Amino acid sequence: MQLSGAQILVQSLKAEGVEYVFGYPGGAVLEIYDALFQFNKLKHILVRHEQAAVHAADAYSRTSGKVGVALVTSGPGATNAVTGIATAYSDSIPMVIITGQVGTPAIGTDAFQEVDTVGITRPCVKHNFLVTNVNELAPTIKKAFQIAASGRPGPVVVDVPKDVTQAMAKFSYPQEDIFIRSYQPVTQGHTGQIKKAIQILASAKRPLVYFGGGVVLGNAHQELVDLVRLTGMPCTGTLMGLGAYPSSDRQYLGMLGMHGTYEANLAMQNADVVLAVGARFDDRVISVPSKFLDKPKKIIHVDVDPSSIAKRVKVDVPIVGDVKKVLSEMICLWKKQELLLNPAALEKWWETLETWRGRNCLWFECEDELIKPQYVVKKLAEVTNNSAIITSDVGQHQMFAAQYYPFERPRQWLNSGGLGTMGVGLPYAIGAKLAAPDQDVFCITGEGSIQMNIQELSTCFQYKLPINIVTLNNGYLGMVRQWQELYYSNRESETYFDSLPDFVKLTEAYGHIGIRVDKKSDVEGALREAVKQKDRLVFLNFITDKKQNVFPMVGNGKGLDEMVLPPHMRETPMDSDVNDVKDRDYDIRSVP
Ligand SMILES: Cc1cc2nc3c(=O)[nH]c(=O)nc-3n(C[C@H](O)[C@H](O)[C@H](O)COP(=O)(O)OP(=O)(O)OC[C@H]3O[C@@H](n4cnc5c(N)ncnc54)[C@H](O)[C@@H]3O)c2cc1C
Ligand SMILES: Cc1ncc(C[n+]2csc(CCOP(=O)(O)OP(=O)(O)O)c2C)c(N)n1
Ligand SMILES: [Mg+2]
Repeated sequence: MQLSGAQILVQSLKAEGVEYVFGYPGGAVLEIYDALFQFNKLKHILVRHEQAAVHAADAYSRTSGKVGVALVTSGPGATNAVTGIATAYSDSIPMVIITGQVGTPAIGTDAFQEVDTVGITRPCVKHNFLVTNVNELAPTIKKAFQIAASGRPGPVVVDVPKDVTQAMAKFSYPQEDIFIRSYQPVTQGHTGQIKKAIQILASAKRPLVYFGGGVVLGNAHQELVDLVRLTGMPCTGTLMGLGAYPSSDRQYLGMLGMHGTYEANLAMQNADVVLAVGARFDDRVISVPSKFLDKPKKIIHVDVDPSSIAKRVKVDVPIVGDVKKVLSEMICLWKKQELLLNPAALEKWWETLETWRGRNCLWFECEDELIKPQYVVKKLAEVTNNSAIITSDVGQHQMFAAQYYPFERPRQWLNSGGLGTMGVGLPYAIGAKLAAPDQDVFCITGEGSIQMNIQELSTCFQYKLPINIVTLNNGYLGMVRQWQELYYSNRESETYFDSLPDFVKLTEAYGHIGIRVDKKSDVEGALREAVKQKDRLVFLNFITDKKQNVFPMVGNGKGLDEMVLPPHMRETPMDSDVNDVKDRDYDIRSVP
């Protein structure tokens, strides 16, 4: 049967099992929207800005594990989508973004709404395609999904000229994966390397598992938990790994990095063997590589993307492979060889870690009625039994959410880690709620960030999405103000908002419930009210301490053991001494 390119596109998405398309129409995609209208089997979410379409599709993917799909028109539609695409690229999120393009004869003629989408997006996509022949459309969509979801995931752009959507062709969708000669991601780790890795691990005095977003993306949380429990090792995770290991577990030391816990950062600095799984030694995590390597350590690095390995630090045992497969093999070999960490060494290591943990670095002063942002997040965790899906924007509120909400499962925490894109919070909540309609979804945001995509309150009303927005309103671009306070002699250059909207009225104008909270004693009641409203969106505007800072903090150029500590820890000096066993009296078996 002959179909138009637009119909082929829509049928191809259906064949890929796509449930939602997040998008915004325009001239170049009129045919596609017409095909969507006539076919009527794909659910389309009409956002209010293309950036939000891509963020919402990205969040749908982060929540469901499936490929997120966005559809935008040519020119400004495509350029508006770029921030969303770059955001997904930075965090390795599998997505397919379909962009309309002017007709092929008009390409390169400065046609109306023409931009070089392939050129503009090249540095921020895993791959992109310009489809110039209708017969190539279905196989290209197949390849786009394949590339987006395999290996190190990422966004793929498919640019479709208008005449291609109008041309007719026979439709058949490839059943099997298409062989792509230049793209063959390795997923099976090298067994020799894995054997070497567990031997080094078993000989450690101060081992540490450092996990990241790759464990979430690779659905390897169970394997991670199994390995950590089997060995008795401590573990720490990145901002992107939160939830991959249950936060309430004793073996978890909390997040590490710029705003990581005291115990996690000192553990990372002092470990003698670090097993990195699905984490990329980001500058916000280890800061300066030379300082991180000040204390000698052996590094085992498991990553599906070979270019991630040894990018920032020299690695002793590189293992290219899918984290789920590699961890399974490690567990199997560890058991088979009946390996054991030196109990005396492990006990000493844990003693040290507990001393560090005992300093309670996340304690905060909260005596009077002034609302501390940390208090709101802690109460939210209590009210939602640590089980809500939390999306956040970018800033201090993001760090407070990461530090004070104990994430217990993967895909419970959605934020922009790599690009740090303000404005993701609300569209992320939209995508998350559509992917997981039975779960409570809270967006923790700042009064700065929420205004970057606040128009999406209208989308929430149209689709009756009862998400909850927790605005930690400090009146400042707080994270920038914090840096100005600490490193620019407190010169508050353009970080104070002299004018802010009345968020309650604004929310009401969009058809939702708005509540302003000024006193600590009203925080819990307001949060409970939000949870109770199962059918309405509730926007909570918490007026918080204006000048609360996020601590601990590893400043630019500093090592993980040079944290700026929170005020209550400043009287006692940093205690990074490690109480170690002196000699190893335990021989590990030699690995065949
Ligand atoms: C204001 C702000 C403050 C921040 N502060 C901190 C902080 O204090 N601490 C912190 O940790 N981060 C912080 N970040 C986030 C930071 O910028 C990085 O985004 C984050 O640290 C990267 O996390 P990751 O190393 O887990 O890598 P990700 O970006 O999640 O990358 C995942 C890695 O896993 C690999 N991978 C993917 N799938 C698989 C698979 N199936 N198998 C094997 N490997 C796979 C990928 O190739 C990649 O190397 C902050 C961000 C902002 C905006
Ligand atoms: C799109 C974008 N512009 C600028 C920044 C730089 N930036 C990082 S955090 C921040 C302040 C965020 O303010 P707010 O949303 O009020 O959160 P707070 O830090 O006060 O909690 C800014 C401007 C950014 N991350 N993203
Ligand atoms: Mg603010």
